[in-house]
Amino acid sequence: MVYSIESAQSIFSSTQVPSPIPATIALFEQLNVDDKLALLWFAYTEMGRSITPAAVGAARLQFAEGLLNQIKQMSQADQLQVMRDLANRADTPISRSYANFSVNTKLAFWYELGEFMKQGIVAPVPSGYEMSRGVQIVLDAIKQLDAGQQITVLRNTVVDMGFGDVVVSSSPQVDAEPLFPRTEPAPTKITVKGITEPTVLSYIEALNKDDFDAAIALFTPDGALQPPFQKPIVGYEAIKRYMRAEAQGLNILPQEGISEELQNGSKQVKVTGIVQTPWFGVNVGMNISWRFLLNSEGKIFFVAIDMLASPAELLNLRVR
Ligand code: 45D
Repeated sequence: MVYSIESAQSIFSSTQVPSPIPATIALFEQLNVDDKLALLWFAYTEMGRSITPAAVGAARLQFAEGLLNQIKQMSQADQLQVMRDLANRADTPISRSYANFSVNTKLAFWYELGEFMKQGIVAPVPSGYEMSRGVQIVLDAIKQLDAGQQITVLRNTVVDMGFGDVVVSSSPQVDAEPLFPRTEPAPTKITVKGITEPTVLSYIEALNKDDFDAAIALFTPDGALQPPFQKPIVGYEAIKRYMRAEAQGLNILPQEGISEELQNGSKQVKVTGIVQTPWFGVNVGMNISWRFLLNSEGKIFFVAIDMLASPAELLNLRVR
């Protein structure tokens, strides 16, 4: 194949509009640690209401339980220190264990801490806490985002906490984790306006069934998947592990697409649509695009998944 992953990254490059998500995260990163924790708490008390309880099934916590029990026994001052250490990415045993959790275990761990804070078992944000100017600015920036972008910001901050340069999707825990419950039965037949490529339709059907073997079979052996705000993940094993860790239970509702024949028999295909995560189910939809580069045999050499900057981008299918 004449394409490189690097050249594939720039197909449909008009999708790469500046996203408010990294901009908001950059603002957040400038806060001091207590302001970070307070901001996240305020943001979470709003967004957390939409979390579906089924997603936090007890089984998810099997790897976090030890840490949570340890934290429960601590004094409030020590509990606060643990949270500061996590947010500061300090080198402590707890921060190291946390970094090894899968994404979903990290989210479930904080969900549980949040419940403990509500129950008074873990130190809450001090009642006299006065929001600093910086916290107010970041909170205002978050309010400008749509719900799908807000939960993405929250998730990124949770993923980035802890100490260690761990590639979470290769966490050994991922294989041992129970499957994520689906909030909706997977749609049975996928149709996408403007798209007839069986590979693309099969990709979406496979993900909607959590059938990751079927999904990776659609790629070339050197094929790559580039998740939002991440580098490409290359090869069957790596893509499958990643999907097992992060694509379980997704509801993918594609809307429309465009397909362009390229000179050597390959094709570039762009699809836009909505993705729901099992954490929020139908309560929150994320506006997404997929940019596929298919080889002449219709195999996926590259697919990039992007969070759209605005719902208007759902209709922005022109090739530039
Ligand atoms: O006290 O085609 C804080 C791929 C601190 C695969 C907290 C995909 C303070 C291929 C942390 C705030 C996966 C790439 C407490 C498609 C504090 C593919 C608690 C896309 C208590 C389509 C915070 C998938 C908590 C996508 C509990 C785009 C926060 C998936 C919880 C996106 C936050 C999924 C949660 C997203 C956020 C899920 C549960 C954005 C979940 C977000």
